[in-house]
Amino acid sequence: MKTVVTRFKILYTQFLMKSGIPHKDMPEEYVTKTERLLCMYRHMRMIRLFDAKSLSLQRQGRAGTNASTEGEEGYAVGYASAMTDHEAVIGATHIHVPHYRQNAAMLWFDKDKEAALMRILLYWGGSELGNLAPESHPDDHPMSVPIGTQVGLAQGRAFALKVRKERRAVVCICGDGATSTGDFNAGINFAGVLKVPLVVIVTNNQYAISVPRERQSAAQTFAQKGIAAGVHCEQVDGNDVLAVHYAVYQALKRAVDESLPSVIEAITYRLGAHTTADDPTKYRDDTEVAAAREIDPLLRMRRFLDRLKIWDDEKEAVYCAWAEARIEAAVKRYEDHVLRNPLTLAQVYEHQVAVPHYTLKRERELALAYQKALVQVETKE
Ligand SMILES: Cc1ncc(C[n+]2csc(CCOP(=O)(O)OP(=O)(O)O)c2C)c(N)n1
Ligand SMILES: [Mg+2]
Repeated sequence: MKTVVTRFKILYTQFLMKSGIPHKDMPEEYVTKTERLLCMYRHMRMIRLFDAKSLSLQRQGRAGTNASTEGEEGYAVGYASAMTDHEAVIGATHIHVPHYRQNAAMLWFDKDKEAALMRILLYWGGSELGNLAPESHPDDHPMSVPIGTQVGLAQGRAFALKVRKERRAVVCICGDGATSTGDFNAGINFAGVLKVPLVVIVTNNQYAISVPRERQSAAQTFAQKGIAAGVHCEQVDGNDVLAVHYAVYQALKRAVDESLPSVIEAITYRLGAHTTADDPTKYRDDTEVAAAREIDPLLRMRRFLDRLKIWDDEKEAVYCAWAEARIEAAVKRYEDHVLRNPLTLAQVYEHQVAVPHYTLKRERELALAYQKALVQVETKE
């Protein structure tokens, strides 16, 4: 005898078509709350400008690595804005536990936009100060480069919130690649068993560095990995900032009101390189990237705002000039900091484990040479 024990389905949400035309079932608030729409668009625009700037700084040798965010601004602004909207309702801040590609969300959370951008540059420049949380979102975690590890940490923090009866949630972000790690699966498994207020957003940007989506998993969706853990899971168009806002807001309500975890797969595309150490032309076709440019989240939102007649080229030019000035100021603050604190690099080597690694001596020499070069630059100026 065989019977069907259970059936599952994965729902997918999209509100804005790529033309910027909304589907009929889009909630009214996504048309009427125009200031929020504009704010979302401005943040997406600013981080796109910052991405280009930090790539250029890295190429000039003035900044460290850049993990590109081009094409991924939609989901990041979508979930960050859902978090702050929900925070206004509950009167407490949620906890953001990102991986390393959430510049747009970090920009959103910080009231001081220059400081947010400066910290991103400091982080990739190797300064511990880049790990600090913004004053306006004080419990956030720093970026996590070790893939998937933040999911377990986020689960633990969410469990702590539950034990302490704090009415707020943890929002953890990881990539598609991270869903293949043990940490991801252990994290969501515990989240399901312990019923913690956790929202895990899987940003499916189609690649884990050079490994394409279909080489990572035979599962039809990444969202359904949540089924195995017994947690609510769904897919959302990650290039549709409004759909992401909606899905994450609902997940936050479930987390806070019912202490139920969620896994949300946000489907998007990484238009840029994985990081500045990567050359994507080695593993993907230009035609694929050109097709992805058609579904660019920034473009889609711009088309929507144009339809509502609340934005135009003139406003865009004024805003971009303002944003570029903020970015330049952030770069100056970052460079001033690095030049004024030449010990930052050398200090790294004062905190080694008991048995020094065999490359330590060479690395320290290189750090000191770099430090000396920086001092010379400063003296010349
Ligand atoms: C534990 C661990 N293993 C390997 C790496 C090397 N690594 C850096 S990024 C990356 C791919 C991650 O892809 P994904 O999770 O899809 O995130 P994305 O970079 O696409 O946002 C890997 C394997 C790492 N940082 N940490
Ligand atoms: Mg990925």
